[in-house]
Amino acid sequence: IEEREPSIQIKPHIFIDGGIHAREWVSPATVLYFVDQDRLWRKNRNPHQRCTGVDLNRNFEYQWDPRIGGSTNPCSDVFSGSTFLSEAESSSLKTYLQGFDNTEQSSMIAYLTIHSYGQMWLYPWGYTSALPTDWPDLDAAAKTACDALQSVNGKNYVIGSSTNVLYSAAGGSDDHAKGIHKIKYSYTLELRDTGTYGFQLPENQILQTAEETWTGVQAFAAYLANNHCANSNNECIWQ
Ligand code: 0X9
Ligand code: ZN
Repeated sequence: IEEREPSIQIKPHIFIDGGIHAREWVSPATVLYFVDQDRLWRKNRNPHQRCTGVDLNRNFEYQWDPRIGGSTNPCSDVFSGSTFLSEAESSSLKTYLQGFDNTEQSSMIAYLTIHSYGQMWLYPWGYTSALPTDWPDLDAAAKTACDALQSVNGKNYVIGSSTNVLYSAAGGSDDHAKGIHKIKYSYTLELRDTGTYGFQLPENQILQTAEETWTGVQAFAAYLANNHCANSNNECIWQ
């Protein structure tokens, strides 16, 4: 008689995606409604031992270290993963960014990862309090962006390195974009608010947040175009 694994161990899963077609906006909205059923979840949904989810913003390769603002405990909200890029989401983002890799500097000039909350425009590093050598360039670009953002609804944003303004946390996508792929202008945006509602920002603030951030991002792009991409032949000079 053959011993068999109990079939109870095979757990069936359902995969749902939304937004494969960009103009079908009711699709991502509906999937977001599904996500709302577990409103304050942070991580992805990948099972690890007895718990669910890896904090994707602790799972990137550059200077990955669960001891710095992360965790080796799969039940923690900041579980860094079993190793860097253990997750499909982080590893495919790395593969995508790799396509822009070049000697010295990526042909991708900027990387913005949008989070909330805190009203901050943060640049690397998140794994150390030391600053990248070109931090004045990143600081100046962020200043232009935040001035434009503030002109829309008066919201003030704090600019600085993520370790110095917020806390240290290794394995973030911003550090990865700059450290591994040499994307010069890499930022984490922490949108509204400053803590009154936190993650549960009222719906009536969402549109204003998007509008002011869009204005900030446009000013940021224009700044880069003027300061880092123009020579007499209208070609980019990478600095
Ligand atoms: O902790 C995070 O991942 C980010 N804050 S949040 O409240 N949205 O979770 C900040 C990440 C800043 N960047 C790095 N630490 N690399
Ligand atoms: Zn976040």
